[in-house]
Amino acid sequence: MESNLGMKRLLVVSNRLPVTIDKKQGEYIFKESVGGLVSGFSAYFNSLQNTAFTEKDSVWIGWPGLSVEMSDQPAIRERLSKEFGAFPVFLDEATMDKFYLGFCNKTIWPLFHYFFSLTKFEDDLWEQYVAVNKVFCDAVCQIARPDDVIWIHDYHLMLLPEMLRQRMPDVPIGFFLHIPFPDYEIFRLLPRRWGAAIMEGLLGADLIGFHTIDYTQHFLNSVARILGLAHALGRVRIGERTVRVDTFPMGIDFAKYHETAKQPRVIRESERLRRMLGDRKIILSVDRLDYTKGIANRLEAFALFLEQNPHWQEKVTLALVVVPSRVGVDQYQSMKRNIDETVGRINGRFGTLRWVPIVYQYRYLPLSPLVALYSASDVALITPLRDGMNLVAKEYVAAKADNQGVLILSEMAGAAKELDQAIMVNPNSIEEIAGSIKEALEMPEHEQQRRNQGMQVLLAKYDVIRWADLFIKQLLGMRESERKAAAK
Ligand code: GDG
Repeated sequence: MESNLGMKRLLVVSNRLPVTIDKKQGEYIFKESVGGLVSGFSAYFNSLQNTAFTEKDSVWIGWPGLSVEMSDQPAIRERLSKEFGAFPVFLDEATMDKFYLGFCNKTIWPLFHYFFSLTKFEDDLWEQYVAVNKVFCDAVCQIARPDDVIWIHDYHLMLLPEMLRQRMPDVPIGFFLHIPFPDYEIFRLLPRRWGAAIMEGLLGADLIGFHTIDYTQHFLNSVARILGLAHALGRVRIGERTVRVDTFPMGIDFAKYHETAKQPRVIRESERLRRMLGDRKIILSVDRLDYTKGIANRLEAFALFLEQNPHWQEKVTLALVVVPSRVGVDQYQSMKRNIDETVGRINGRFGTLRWVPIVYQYRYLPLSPLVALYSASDVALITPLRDGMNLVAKEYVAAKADNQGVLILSEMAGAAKELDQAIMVNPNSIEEIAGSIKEALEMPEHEQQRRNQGMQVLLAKYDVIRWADLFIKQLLGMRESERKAAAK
């Protein structure tokens, strides 16, 4: 198989590598990283490793998750390169804490998800953001060659495209943002010099991609308002260069979820789960622990549903999976306590000797149990307050091998633009979510099948490989038309 890269090598750059290193009793342990970028993009990256072309030498560059002592670095570097096609950016944990738990997750993450009251505006966090982007720039330059293609991912590295452009003017550089790009009225809450630096940083790329048309428009609008640069048909002229800005809704590894759901051991696990939960209807909720995911409203809505529909009591269980995330940020710790208390309160209020209304797990599940849970669940309740895309919604639909099951989806998730057969809800309205739970549980089977079939066709066609191929094709196409225009 050959991808759109032709004979070129792809350098993927993201804050975290797809593999995280941990140290236990003096031994380094390698495990899969958590999160949408890694779980989605790994399928594409791994497909490159299986080609017969230069692209199989593609490299993923990022932080491996902990400080590695100087003396251990060569061995770790070699193992990451050989086993994972990865190149580590070594940074100590104190620096990463200020960067990742600082500007990334106390400034950009809340602001870009419209939580401006949680946003910190502190100069030293900004300076650390600039400094770490420079470290990434040095790391990329250590291994980049002039004929490589560079694809940078996400909000941690928005200054990197321009930094690399200065050092490698002719290398094709793409950037993709996995979270929403907010409206100009929100973006301009950042001090102007930070906002302008972020815009200029991103415009160092040849192609900038977003999940939805709205995010693309918001970005172009901010470029015009903050930098005074005009745009036409998604093209921005900056100096001698043209930058293309476009929409690429990210897909999932459809075959992985669809086929895993059909494996006999996953079917057995799914049947076991149903029996364990007393053959009741199962509503599923899976997210990283994050205030953007709307977990608190979802729990209140489930309680309201039980109160309004007493005949459903003892007949339905909410399977709540919360995956630990950003453990060092204060809001995340208080949110965890809040969820623990709310689950206890609802179980105490409605539970009986025979029935626990909410079965709660605070942990990361391996793939098979996760797919078994997708497959066993009658309803997926996915109600983020804001979400760039939301891959869990897509994975749930993909795992429905028999096409049974109902997706309830927040209209604030990027995925709502594509999964239009879901029951759409406003995640701020507890009444609306409660009503949607009733509608989902009572939806006739043929209606469930009709809706899932439609969505599965779309998910199978626009999977993550297609998504990445379209992005790379456009990135290389941009460079080609620029080259031709310059030659005229
Ligand atoms: C960001 C954006 C955007 C979760 N728990 C387990 C587990 N996961 C996997 C899911 C899914 C991924 O993590 C989560 O992806 P999401 O898209 O839902 O959310 P974020 O992590 O916030 O991702 C988001 C995404 O980037 C991609 O652009 O969609 O909007 O915020 O793949 O399956 N996987 C396993 N066990 C778990 O317990 N195995």
